[in-house]
Amino acid sequence: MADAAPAPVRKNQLDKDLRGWLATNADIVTVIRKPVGMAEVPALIAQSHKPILFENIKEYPGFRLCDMLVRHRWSQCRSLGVSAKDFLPTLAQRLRKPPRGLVDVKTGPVKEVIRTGRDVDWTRLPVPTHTDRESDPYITAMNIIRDPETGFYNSCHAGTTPLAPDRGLVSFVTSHSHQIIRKYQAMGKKEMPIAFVFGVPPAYEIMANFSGLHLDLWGEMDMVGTIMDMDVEMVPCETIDLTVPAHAEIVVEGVLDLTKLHSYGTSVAPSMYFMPEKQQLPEVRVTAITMRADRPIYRNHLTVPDTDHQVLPRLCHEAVLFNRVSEIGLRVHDVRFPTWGAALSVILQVEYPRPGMVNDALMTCMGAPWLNTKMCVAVSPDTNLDDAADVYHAMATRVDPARDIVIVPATRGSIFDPAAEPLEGHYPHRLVGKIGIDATAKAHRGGAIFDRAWPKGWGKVKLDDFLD
Ligand SMILES: [Mn+2]
Repeated sequence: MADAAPAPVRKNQLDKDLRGWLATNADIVTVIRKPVGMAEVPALIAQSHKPILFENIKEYPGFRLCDMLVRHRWSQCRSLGVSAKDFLPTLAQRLRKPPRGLVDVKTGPVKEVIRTGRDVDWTRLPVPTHTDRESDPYITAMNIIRDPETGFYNSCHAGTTPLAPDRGLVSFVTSHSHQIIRKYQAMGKKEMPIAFVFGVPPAYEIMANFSGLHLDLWGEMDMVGTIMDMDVEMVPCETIDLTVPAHAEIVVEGVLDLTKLHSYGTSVAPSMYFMPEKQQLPEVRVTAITMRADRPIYRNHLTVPDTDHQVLPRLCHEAVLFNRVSEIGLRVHDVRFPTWGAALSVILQVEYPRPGMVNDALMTCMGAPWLNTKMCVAVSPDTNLDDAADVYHAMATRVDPARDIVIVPATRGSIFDPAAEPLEGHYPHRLVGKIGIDATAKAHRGGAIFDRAWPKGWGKVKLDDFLD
């Protein structure tokens, strides 16, 4: 299904901005120079396995647009400058390091253009409408908010709908955003400063999507430099009391109205359905837009079908599970929330030392804090995680259903899982079971009998070499 994996670029020093990252990784970036209409952008992005950069969007001549920076391991690994094989162990280890913090600087490239007051109009940014069923454009950028008690910067990607030049609705789905909003409200504040950050190196966004116990010790932004092994420079905003990445492409500053919520319809869930069906959202008032002078790059995250929208929030989950399952004493080769698993399924690639350990590993994944591990599948190192058919073959041939499947009823369901039962009085929460499937090759049940059969010369003799 994926393009052939290109050889990794190895660099000690990562690029500090997105345009540098795109240049360094030009060998895996598809650049579209032909004129493209905004209505054509979503379907074009969705067909790309590689990072894709649009140079010529008809309606927005001053901007570029990019997407699909982290769809596959072979592109994800470029965010840390390591090989595909080293990506997850590297991220997992760096997440166990102390936060590096941020470096404050006076100014940076994101300040080359500053628009405030009547010049503010975020409807002039190249924001796509993602699906046929949605009537509004949808912003997917990373945002920064500050915990008013600790001062730590929490980050996530709250889907945001621009409804007017200086207004829009923000859909916060992460619990930390809600906790921080409640802190502002408890302090009697009517507004909360928020900054939307477009176009940063992909490691920023990987870290921004971290989910775990951290809010009392550090914010996601403090760890960006930790996972990139370099300093991260921040500049002060023009109109709000926040700092933002100095080397971003575009920053939108605003204040969130904490006094009321507005009814809004649905948008696209990572499960690739329109869920939840209805939303009550707070309004943001845009106070400034700052950006690069030379064709700033708008970062989009197309919501469907299998895109960065499914991958990005799961990469730190994979690293955390890598650490937790390693703690059991299992040799972990990889952990993957495959895009085709709709953010509800995880595959664990482990060695099989003895009976008992894989079930503990499956239970560790099933009991993860997040609601993305409804179906957990353990496979052996010879199963290709990039190939759904290979995983399916392992499930069909290496599983005795009576012995190798664990089912737990009535656990926390994802609000994005249509198979989960809505919990009366707790909208949008849902209840659902979990399943763990041990599809590893089990040495004690036959050893070499699990060795796959392949044609003579397989992997060495290539059809391409014999075509005219
Ligand atoms: Mn957080």
